[in-house]
Amino acid sequence: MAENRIEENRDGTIIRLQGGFYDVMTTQGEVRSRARGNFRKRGISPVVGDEVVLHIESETGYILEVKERQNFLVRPPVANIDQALLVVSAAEPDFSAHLLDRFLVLIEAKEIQPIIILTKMDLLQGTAEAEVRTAIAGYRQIGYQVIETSSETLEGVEEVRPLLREKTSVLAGQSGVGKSSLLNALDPTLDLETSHISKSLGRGRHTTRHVTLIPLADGLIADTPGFSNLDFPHEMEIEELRWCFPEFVARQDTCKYRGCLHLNEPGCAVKKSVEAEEIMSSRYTNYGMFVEEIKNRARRY
Ligand SMILES: Nc1nc2c(ncn2[C@@H]2O[C@H](COP(=O)(O)OP(=O)(O)OP(=O)(O)O)[C@@H](O)[C@H]2O)c(=O)[nH]1
Ligand SMILES: [Mg+2]
Ligand SMILES: [Zn+2]
Repeated sequence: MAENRIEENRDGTIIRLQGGFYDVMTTQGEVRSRARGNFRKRGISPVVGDEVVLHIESETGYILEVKERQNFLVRPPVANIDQALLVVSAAEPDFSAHLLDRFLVLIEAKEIQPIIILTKMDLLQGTAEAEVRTAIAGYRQIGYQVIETSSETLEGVEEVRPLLREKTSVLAGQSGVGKSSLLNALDPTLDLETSHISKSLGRGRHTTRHVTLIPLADGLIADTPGFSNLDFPHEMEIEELRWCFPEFVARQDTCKYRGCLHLNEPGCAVKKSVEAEEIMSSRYTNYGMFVEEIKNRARRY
């Protein structure tokens, strides 16, 4: 009887979006699916990581329902994430504390656990080396986990593996920093496409084109296309920003004013800590720049 059954409903997880199809992983394998019903009209657009209910009819799936999301990121578009691996390269492209802080804010705002992955440690040399090493120590001091890796020498790669166990992770980072290379280093059979960066531009070429959820090290990890810039979402308010800097949060109770934005208020404990070099000055500078950016954006709308 079971042999003849061609229609059934099954739960699954969207692992890929491609050419108008959703590839859904179920306990009985992958099913190429379409969205059924009026998802668009209802303002639902399924993304990778979504838990869905499929109706399966002769090997084609139809997504009947998208289950409620635990969380989701707009960029990269992934739902139900336990942690974000923020990938920044030590070189090629140059290490950017500004980009890393931008990233951290976006992830902190969603209350998703960030882990910082430094890639291309084998390329670190010259004057950049001291700067990057100081930054790494600084982020660790804040309490962030920072893993130093190289897909070339395989340094640190094995430290990533245990973090993936039983979690859904997302890799996020600029194009060309080595996200796909890191996954290949963890599992060469993945054979993900990677590219050569253009040295003159220091930019990658967006080799990974689609978000894909990949089973790896007893977990799921989303490889994503890199981005070239990252804007703050419209709903982000200035007041929210200071909550996205854990080392500011740790000190804000000693600011003279409640609700201190740590800008020009007198008796600001955060500013004092920056002066005492207990808070990285780059973090404080970036915070100020983000505040300005959101202010200016607010003026435009
Ligand atoms: N020397 C060195 N090169 C690396 C390392 N990791 C990656 N690369 C090189 O950097 C280039 C870009 O790597 P990718 O893995 O394609 O980067 P990506 O982050 O996946 O880029 P997108 O898919 O465009 O977002 C490739 O030429 C890699 O060989 C590393 O640890 N050391
Ligand atoms: Mg890639
Ligand atoms: Zn303050």
